[in-house]
Amino acid sequence: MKVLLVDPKRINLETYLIVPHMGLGYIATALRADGHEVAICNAARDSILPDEAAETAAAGGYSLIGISVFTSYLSSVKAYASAIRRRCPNAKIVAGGPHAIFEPEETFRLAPEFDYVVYTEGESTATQLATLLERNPKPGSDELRKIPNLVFRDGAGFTRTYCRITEDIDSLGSPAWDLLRPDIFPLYPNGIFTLRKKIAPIITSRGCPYSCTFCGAGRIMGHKMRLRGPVLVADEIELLRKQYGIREIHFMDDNFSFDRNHATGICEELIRRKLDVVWASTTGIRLDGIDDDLSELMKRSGCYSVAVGIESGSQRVLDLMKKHLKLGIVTERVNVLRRHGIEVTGLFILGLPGETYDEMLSTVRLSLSLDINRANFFNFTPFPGSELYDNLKAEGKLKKLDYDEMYIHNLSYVHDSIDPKKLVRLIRAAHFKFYLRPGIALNLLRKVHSLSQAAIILKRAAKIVSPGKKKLNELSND
Ligand code: B12
Ligand code: SF4
Repeated sequence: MKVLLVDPKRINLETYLIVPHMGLGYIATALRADGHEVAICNAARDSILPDEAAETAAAGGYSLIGISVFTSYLSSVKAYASAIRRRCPNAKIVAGGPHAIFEPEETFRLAPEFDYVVYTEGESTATQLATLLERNPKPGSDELRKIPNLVFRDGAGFTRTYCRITEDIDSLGSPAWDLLRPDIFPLYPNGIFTLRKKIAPIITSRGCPYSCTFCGAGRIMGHKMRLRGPVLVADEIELLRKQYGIREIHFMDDNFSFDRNHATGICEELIRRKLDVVWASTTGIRLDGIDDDLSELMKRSGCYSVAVGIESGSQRVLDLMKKHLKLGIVTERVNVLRRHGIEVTGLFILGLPGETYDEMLSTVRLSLSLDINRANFFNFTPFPGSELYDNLKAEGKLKKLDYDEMYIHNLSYVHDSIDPKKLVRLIRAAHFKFYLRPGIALNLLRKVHSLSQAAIILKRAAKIVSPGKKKLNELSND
């Protein structure tokens, strides 16, 4: 069967976060292994709008079209699904990715063009679905129920099939890099300060055992850690280096340092191979997994930068968000990383439900006291998939939530105990106070390589200090 996988462009909001979609890459690998013909429409990267994507689908005669759905892309996704439905009335359209996983029925409701939704990882589901659809099964066929991880319309309701995830993730291979082509992605994808040109993301594990209340990661890939072997990870990096000229790798695991043997195994394999590749961990690692030996090994294997989830300067708030992190270790662990010459970006959240203004101030004070190179102060955003989203929704507090506005530097939600204007002023002041210190500012200026990079930095900074299109007085979420 001919399958087209679409990584949609976010058409409602300008975004700089354009990274090869590894999830679609993995699905492509699985489909090909089963003999299907696959193409990826990198619409986010190539600015391909819905009508053009639909034209590609029709001209190529694709019978199964998969679209990835992030919450904040939902209205864009709908535009792609509608355009494809119009041009390819007989094709089947399947949704996957975070929002489809967290809210499958809502995905059908908001985008009725979808025939199927995949509610967790998608490799085996996509292959079994493509194979079954080749045989033109009758609607509601029993065979559909035998496919794992699937939701489909069934009479007046929906059927959700059984869940099955792949235990041995090495068996999934690598994303189909020849279809993603990481070498032609924007130069400053995830984070604007990078060390080298040509960057690719990589995933070395799936799952996260924690359940922080603001995060939905564990509901996508499960709470059990599944690990890739260091040799296969290094093979993938070597392929990226040799075939696509990639010289910087971004590890995007949920919890890269959780299993010490895993992290050290990968570092040792990279050191042994001398690949001339540097790496950063951009999605946030936990400080409790960091010590001298691991930091030394990380540095020797090419690590130059890590983002660490510190979240709050108040132990009460850390406990409230179920972070399972002791504030007492933060300074010491940051210093360990810095002693080994690794740059640190602190990730902080302001405005968590139940957090007081004084506790937010403690977070800003903590950030200023730490030897970190960069700090991101995100206003709390209740993304579907998180415990806090479920709680706030059940309390009827998300009636005004607009998915299109959901972006961590946007103000899409403010808890009713916080004055939105005060929160905006605090986020602005935190960034100014942090970045306008001479040591920090000069260090960052030294990292600007080009005018285009400077332009991106200025645009992003402007967005951070004046977040949100919405008028602030619209933002009381009572
Ligand atoms: C890497 C990453 C990114 C990358 C790349 C995203 C991408 N295009 O893939 C970048 C940095 C760009 C990114 C950005 C954002 N991200 Co992000 N990101 C992640 C992270 C850490 C890993 C994703 C990943 O690559 N996993 C590995 C691959 C193999 O898995 P996968 O992509 O999920 O794909 C599998 C399944 O989902 C499914 N699948 C996925 N798509 C499809 C499509 C079809 C057709 C099918 C059948 C199956 C399918 O099958 C795949 C293979 O098994 C996740 C956390 C997580 N654990 O998921 C957060 C996560 C997905 N991100 C999240 C968020 C909030 C964001 C941002 C909105 C943050 C922001 N800045 O405001 C932005 C949105 C993007 C934007 N441009 O505005 C949330 C999603 C919440 C939500 N409800 O949408 C997550 C879950 C993190 C969290 N803490 O809650 N992100
Ligand atoms: S914030 Fe990090 S540690 Fe917490 S659940 Fe999400 S991925 Fe896991």
